[in-house]
Amino acid sequence: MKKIRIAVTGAAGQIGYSLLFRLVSGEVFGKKAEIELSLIEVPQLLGALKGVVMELEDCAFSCLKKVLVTDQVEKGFEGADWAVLVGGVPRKAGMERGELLTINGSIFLGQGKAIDQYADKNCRVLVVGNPCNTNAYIVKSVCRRISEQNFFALTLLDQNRAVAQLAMKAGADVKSVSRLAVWGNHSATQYPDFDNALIDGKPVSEVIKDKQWLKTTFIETVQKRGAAIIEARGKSSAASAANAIIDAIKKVISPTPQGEFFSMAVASDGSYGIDKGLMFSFPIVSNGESWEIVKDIPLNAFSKQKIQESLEELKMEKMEVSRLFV
Ligand code: NAX
Repeated sequence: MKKIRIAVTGAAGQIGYSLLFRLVSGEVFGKKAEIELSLIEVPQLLGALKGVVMELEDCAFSCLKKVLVTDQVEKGFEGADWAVLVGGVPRKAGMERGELLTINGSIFLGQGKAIDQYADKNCRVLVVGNPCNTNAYIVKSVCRRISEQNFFALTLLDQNRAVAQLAMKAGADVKSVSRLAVWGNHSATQYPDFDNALIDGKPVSEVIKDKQWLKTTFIETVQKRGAAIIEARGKSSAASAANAIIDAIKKVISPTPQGEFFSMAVASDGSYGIDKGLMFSFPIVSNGESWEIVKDIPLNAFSKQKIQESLEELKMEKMEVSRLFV
């Protein structure tokens, strides 16, 4: 069996601690998989990361064959089949969004160049570190050797959040909620599309009669969930983010069940009027090898307007990072 080499940046961070153990447990790639982990961190945290490695050893996971710890991207991404880019600088008090974009943008630019040069040519890249859509756009733009199909930014956490909110409101099981797509940017402009979602096979608006709640409270709760968690917990979401990463990888490598789809920011092919190449969250389906955007989702005027707002934000972010490429 071919070894799977997974590189994870920001591995000593909060998400890393919830993610690494599940990545190598057999849950994602199967119990027979042979996994080599490559953990990339800033030099100051390599010591702490060694502690995480000791814990990984103490789990005696049969799938885990090797762990490399490094602060060198060249070594870290060498031969990677998956690059999960979690690391980045968090937004600090008083920091403008543009400043955050530039600081993290240059980190992702460097990582993208290293992935292009050292990773396997079929490497799949999942960007989690924020602003994840634009960071993924940067990485994709500098990776000339790797197909555009192989780049993703995580919006499945947003989908999971939206599904849970609808289920709670309807008093239904989360399993009964289907076809919930999150469109756009992983930010407060994202649009969780309740209009095309189903609860027990029925349109959401037939089950949840409170249209005003759907159009306002529901959307805002999903859009601002990250901030609400920071306020309550004093730290940003980590376990739920790691869970969504696990879900996302599984969904990419498995055929999507008939009639279902999932949300992921991928390179737009121009569908729904979204600028080609922009990393935009769409409903997608996978056949286990490649994916495509679901093309026939009817969008009403309300949905179109919400999607447009998120598109405008992403275009602005793209413009702000364009100076990194010169
Ligand atoms: P932490 O601050 O706990 O961890 C980030 C880690 O990245 C730190 O250990 C830091 O040393 C490391 N790092 C910084 N620069 C690096 C570099 N150049 N190379 C390698 N490692 C580097 O943050 P955590 O809570 O783990 O969140 C990580 C990122 O995920 C943040 O950008 C956060 O905003 C983003 N999120 C994205 C989500 C999504 O759905 N897309 C949801 C959760 C989360 O907010």
